Amino acid sequence: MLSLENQIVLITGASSGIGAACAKIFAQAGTKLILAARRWERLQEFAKTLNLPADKIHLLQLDVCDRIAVESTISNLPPAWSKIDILINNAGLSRGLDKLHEGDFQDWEEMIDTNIKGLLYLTRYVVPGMVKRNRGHVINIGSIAGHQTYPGGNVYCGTKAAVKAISEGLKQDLLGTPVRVSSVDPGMVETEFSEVRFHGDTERAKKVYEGVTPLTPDDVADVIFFCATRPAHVNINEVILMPVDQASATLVNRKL
Ligand code: NDP
Ligand code: 8X3
Repeated sequence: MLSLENQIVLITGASSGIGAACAKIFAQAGTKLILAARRWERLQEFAKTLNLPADKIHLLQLDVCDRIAVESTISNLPPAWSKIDILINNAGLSRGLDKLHEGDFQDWEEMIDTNIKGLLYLTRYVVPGMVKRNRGHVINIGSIAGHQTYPGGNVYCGTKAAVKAISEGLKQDLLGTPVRVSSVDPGMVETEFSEVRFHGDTERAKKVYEGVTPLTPDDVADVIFFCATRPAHVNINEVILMPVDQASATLVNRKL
């Protein structure tokens, strides 16, 4: 297993769910964490729970959709934090479950701007340094939704299909360098995801996981950590993981 001691890991969307679980597991491995999210207080509160010394954690209030902010944040990282070894492009969301022809434009913009453009901005500003330093790993969080489309999933599924294509494209473009590219694509994980999808309707969000044992954020973080700790010559290209209670994007075993 590759040691990650003192490697610098940038995790977007680290204020909750899968991103926060990644922060925990990578912290335990002795990495130096750069955690980014928009909700500043929430991120600070979470960071405190990690109990890390100041030289092991650096927080960024960052909206990945804001290209100028991403550029200036990455280019103004303090020298001790600028040589990012692992980029975990996790920030992402779904908005709504409307039929495409009845869809909400703002929901579409938000998903496309975050899941596709945000991921691209981070990648574009971080990867050149990895290539220059001859080391690095980009881990994108895709989804089963990038492999299978489900009713009402239309634009969200489109964004995750884009993540799949972008991960494959980046892998091809980095051929000849030691920089690795992985896509970790979960099925149903219980996080704030459904609450965000349904614009804060917690009752509707809870129903998504009713009668099912979903994946936990820690289950997904384990797989991400596995990808990161393979020997340097091994690249895990793509992993799909789902709960035992799920067989496809729509086929779920509910014990109600
Ligand atoms: P959560 O809603 O719990 O976490 C999403 C994280 O993304 C939050 O920390 C949020 O922080 C951050 N985020 C959202 N928009 C932005 C933005 N514009 N800039 C910076 N950070 C942002 O959901 P999950 O943990 O489930 O989601 C993480 C990833 O996993 C997403 O890409 C999602 O698509 C993917 N995924 C989730 C699955 C699930 O079933 N839960 C299954 C498959 C994939 P803040 O609001 O503070 O900015
Ligand atoms: C999140 C999982 O199936 O709700 O990407 O799209 S799903």
